[in-house]
Amino acid sequence: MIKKYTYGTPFQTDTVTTQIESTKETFPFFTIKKEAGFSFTYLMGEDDIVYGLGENIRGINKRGFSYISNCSDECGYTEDKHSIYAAHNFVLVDGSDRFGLFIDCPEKITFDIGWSDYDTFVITTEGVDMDLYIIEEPTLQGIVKSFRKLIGESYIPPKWGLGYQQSRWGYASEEDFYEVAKGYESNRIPLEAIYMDIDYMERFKDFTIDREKFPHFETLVLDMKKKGIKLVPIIDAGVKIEDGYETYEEGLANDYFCTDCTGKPFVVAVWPGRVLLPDFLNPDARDWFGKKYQFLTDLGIEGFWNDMNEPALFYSDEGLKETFDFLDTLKDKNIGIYDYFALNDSIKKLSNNPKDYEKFFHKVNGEKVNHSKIHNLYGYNMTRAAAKGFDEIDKNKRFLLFSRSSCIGMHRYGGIWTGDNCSWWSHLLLNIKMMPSLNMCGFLYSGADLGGFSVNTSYDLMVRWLQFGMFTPLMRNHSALGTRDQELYQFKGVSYLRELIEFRYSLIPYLYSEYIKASKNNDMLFKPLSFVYEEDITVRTIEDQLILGESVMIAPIYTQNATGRYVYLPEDMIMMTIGREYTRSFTLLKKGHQYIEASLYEFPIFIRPNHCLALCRPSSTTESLNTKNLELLCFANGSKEITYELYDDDGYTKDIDLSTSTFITIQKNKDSWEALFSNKDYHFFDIHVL
Ligand code: MIG
Repeated sequence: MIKKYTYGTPFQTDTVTTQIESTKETFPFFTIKKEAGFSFTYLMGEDDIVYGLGENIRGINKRGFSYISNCSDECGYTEDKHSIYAAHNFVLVDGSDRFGLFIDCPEKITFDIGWSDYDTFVITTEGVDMDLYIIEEPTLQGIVKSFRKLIGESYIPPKWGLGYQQSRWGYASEEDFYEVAKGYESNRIPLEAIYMDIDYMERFKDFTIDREKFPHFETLVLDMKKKGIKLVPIIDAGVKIEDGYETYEEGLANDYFCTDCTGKPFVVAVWPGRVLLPDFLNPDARDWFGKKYQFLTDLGIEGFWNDMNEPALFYSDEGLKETFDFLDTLKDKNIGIYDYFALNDSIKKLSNNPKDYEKFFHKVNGEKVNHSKIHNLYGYNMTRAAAKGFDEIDKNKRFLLFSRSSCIGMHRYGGIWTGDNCSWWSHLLLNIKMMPSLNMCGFLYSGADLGGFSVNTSYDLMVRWLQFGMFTPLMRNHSALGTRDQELYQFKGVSYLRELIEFRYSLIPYLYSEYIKASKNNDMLFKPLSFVYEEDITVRTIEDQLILGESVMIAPIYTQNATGRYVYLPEDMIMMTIGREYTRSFTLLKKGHQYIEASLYEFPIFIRPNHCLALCRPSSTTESLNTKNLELLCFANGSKEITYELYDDDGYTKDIDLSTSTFITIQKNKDSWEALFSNKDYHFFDIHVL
């Protein structure tokens, strides 16, 4: 049951797709105070858990900290940060009360979940115009499903988006791309895509190609395609100010850029130096920007990543002037402690300065709207613009698309990567914890920069991260300029890394099937154990094990030099330990706490009772995978029949219909097991039932 409570005149965010009438009833659970904005206060019981908030730092249970929805470029985010790239205003309270709350409001909102006072959950809004939705269902999963139904189906990538992808900030010439492709090819590591970071552009201008470094761009795209590799270019939010540059001139001529208070285009700086910000809140500007992607799709590009769309700002002209003026005052001074701090700060606060976000305006339905009123919708609408552009290029084709900044609603148009993490073990754990929270908010196509973006990675971190990353829909190795080489073939222990990638490809039938089902059924791909085993109080505090799809539990190893870990089994399961050279051992593990061994070259997958995990043979690309010939791994647990719904298709077109799923029935016939497929095109090459 969903109820909507409206305050003031909410901004049309287009986040919710199912319109419902607002109720006049008093807002439940919270006491409300109105000051400059609202504050909503809820008293939490000692054991109450608060889930949600999507892309964020800290745990699955968000209690004990304060989170601010205010999309922020936060490179190398640490656990003291209150905001990172996204604003996902959905929480789920589980205690003596059980409800979901979604706040549809693009302004800054603070969720103080027991930070100021451990027992109190206080939500403070800056604005007074918003829709709040309270969702009540008997189960946690039920709440998420109702919420997801409200906000519409999640984006579905082309199947190749589930392949392994390589990225790095610093690939700057055609040779670089050939070299990466060769590195993978000669080491026989499957590779689906190579990412083009900002260096492919001419002077960091969107929808241009640096023809000096990429004179044969078209040939490069084709050559890569022949190898089964797609190139995925980055698009940045800011448009360079440069006479003669088409995107700039068109945008200017049509008033498609954000303006200052006098109505002149508002100038900020990012990569190319001074830029203008497309007004993604203006539908005409959106249409225009979306069509621009065609410049690259015409050259054979089928996927993009949208970056810097919080929007990230290096500086504004005003801010820069203030800084220089301030520096002048220090010039001939004997700089002591406080001046020194002020000097340092004056540079630091140049970028992403809150004051700058208040200085520009959007045009919405002919009216001027201050950016701070809609800040959290910016990245969402950039990605929506791209998705709409793709629709016009080919209505029935799935393009790969994901964004750095996001807000709920954007989940219908693209995925997200979790921004600039670091090559830290703590960020591997954070990646594990973030996935279910993202899924609650509708973001299914997501993943972290595997191996870590900032700072130098290590071989063992890469190994452990891939052992988890092989389960995330977006499986992309990405790293920052100047960091240690991180392509898998750069490591001495490359042969084991190849095995991990190959295993990922074996998992694709299952991952793809579970992904599509999750999207179509408004379900989560990654669930906390507490969403599946609600009766079991032990699982309420477990945050480093997840249920992935319907059949398996995962318990990644995320500490350096660990050779095993403790795992809690909420029911009996079969543990499959995958070792070097694809050795596999199967162990029946009983419900309860267990210690499991897992050397660096081993990782476990747990199969749930009465469930089936379908694998295929690996291949060098998703396209060459034979997903019709499967190995079936099942845990029968005494029963004589197990069924699995397998969804599969060509992976490119948008007409996805779950009624075309293949049902696999695994049956015991005397002493042997056999499998029946509802679709004759599918069969098995091996079957293991325990
Ligand atoms: O702040 O384009 O998150 O993935 O490599 C740096 C360069 C700008 C930030 C993205 C990162 C990308 C980088 N960009």
